[in-house]
Amino acid sequence: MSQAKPPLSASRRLQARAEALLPAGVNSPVRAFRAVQGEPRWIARGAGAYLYDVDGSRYVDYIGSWGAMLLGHAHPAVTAAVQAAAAHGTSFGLSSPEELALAERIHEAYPAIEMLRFVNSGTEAVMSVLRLARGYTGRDLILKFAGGYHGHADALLVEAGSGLATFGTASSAGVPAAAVAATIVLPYNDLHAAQAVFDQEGAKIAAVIVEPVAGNMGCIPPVPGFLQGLRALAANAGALLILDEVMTGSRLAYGGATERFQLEADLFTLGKVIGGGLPIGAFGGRAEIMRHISPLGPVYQAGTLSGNPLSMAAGLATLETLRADRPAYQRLEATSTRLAAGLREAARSAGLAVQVQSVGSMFTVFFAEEPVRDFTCANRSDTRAFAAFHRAMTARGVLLPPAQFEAAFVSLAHGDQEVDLTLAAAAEAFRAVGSRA
Ligand code: KE4
Repeated sequence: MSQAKPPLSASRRLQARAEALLPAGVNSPVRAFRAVQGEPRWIARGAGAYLYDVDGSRYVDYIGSWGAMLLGHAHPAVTAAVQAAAAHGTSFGLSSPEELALAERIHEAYPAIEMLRFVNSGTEAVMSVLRLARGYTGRDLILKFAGGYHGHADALLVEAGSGLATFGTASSAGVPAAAVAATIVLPYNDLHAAQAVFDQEGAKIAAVIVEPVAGNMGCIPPVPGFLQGLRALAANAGALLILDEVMTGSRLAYGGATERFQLEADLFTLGKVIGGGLPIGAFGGRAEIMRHISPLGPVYQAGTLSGNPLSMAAGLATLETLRADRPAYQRLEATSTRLAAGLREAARSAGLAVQVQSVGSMFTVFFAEEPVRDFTCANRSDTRAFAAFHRAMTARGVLLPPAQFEAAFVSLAHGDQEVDLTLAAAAEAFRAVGSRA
């Protein structure tokens, strides 16, 4: 008598059906768990620091909707705000007071953002800000950094990090050569390389766009002076510095990396946290530049659901909660520091060469002998070991982002219990990785 096969899990059944209708069964590539050769989990609900999959399994969640869920899942203030807003209608197509209220909160958190516009994703924010930079300067060249991911606008799908890097694809199919001909890609943390390009091409450079802390090749901090050096190079050349704070904004501090590192820049992009988990993006900066945006100026930009009432309500509830509880960032820092230190100790005890790289509540586990300082180093890390570690952690109820070239995120809902659960799982998972054939 053959052994009865165990019933397919609900996740696996949903995944199988979805693959007939959605590419790889997902609406964003990384969710397919292919980079870690894992089983995609389908989620029924989130609560605080936890996700619950459709089979009822609970996970300590470090994906956090890719950084958006700084308060944790289903925060009461956010849920109530969205429910109340929805009862008044979901979209008007004309301006509503909450758009102004959220814009005022963002200006207060980022004084250098003198004027801004809301959009519906980080990609849209970056696409719009690059068009603005080119329209304002009358120049074409854009500088980005290898492993930096700024969404999937054509001009930036060149050695992008995040999904593309995970799939080992230097640039996407379907992107015409002309679309990337004006995009220069440099090594992150390499100010000399940036200097050389500015020396040669400075007069043609519209802008340099950078993640102030790289999160899309794994978490890679800027080396001291790197960001300040870019600021000086851009200013000297009459180019614009764009800080892409879609991931770091209001996470690394209430005013993002800009506040944490006391940075100056001409333009900024935001997303994720400022929308509390609803679709959002924003771009903004010096008013003199922003006044070039339609209908004031010649740079066209538009969006049906930009500033929609539900995203505004979720974003406002999130920022108001953070604004009223500034010590929350100290708590977040303490939790994240304890977690990173515990992971380092667990890896050391298992005899593994691991770099746990963290800035504030963003972190990444790299299986590497040396610190990872750019995309080349990240690619040299042992991604197969990371995949094994990811699978072992998932099996023990801890969900890390299902790809090496991603950052993991601690939320304000993570506390001692969640850190203890995570470190206990990591001790076993590192041992399992270490004992692989
Ligand atoms: P979205 O278009 O995905 O909302 O934002 C694009 C974007 C722009 N800039 C930065 C710094 C970003 O990190 C992102 C998006 N982050 C990824 C996480 N690595 C989104 C996750 C996904 O693609 O599914």
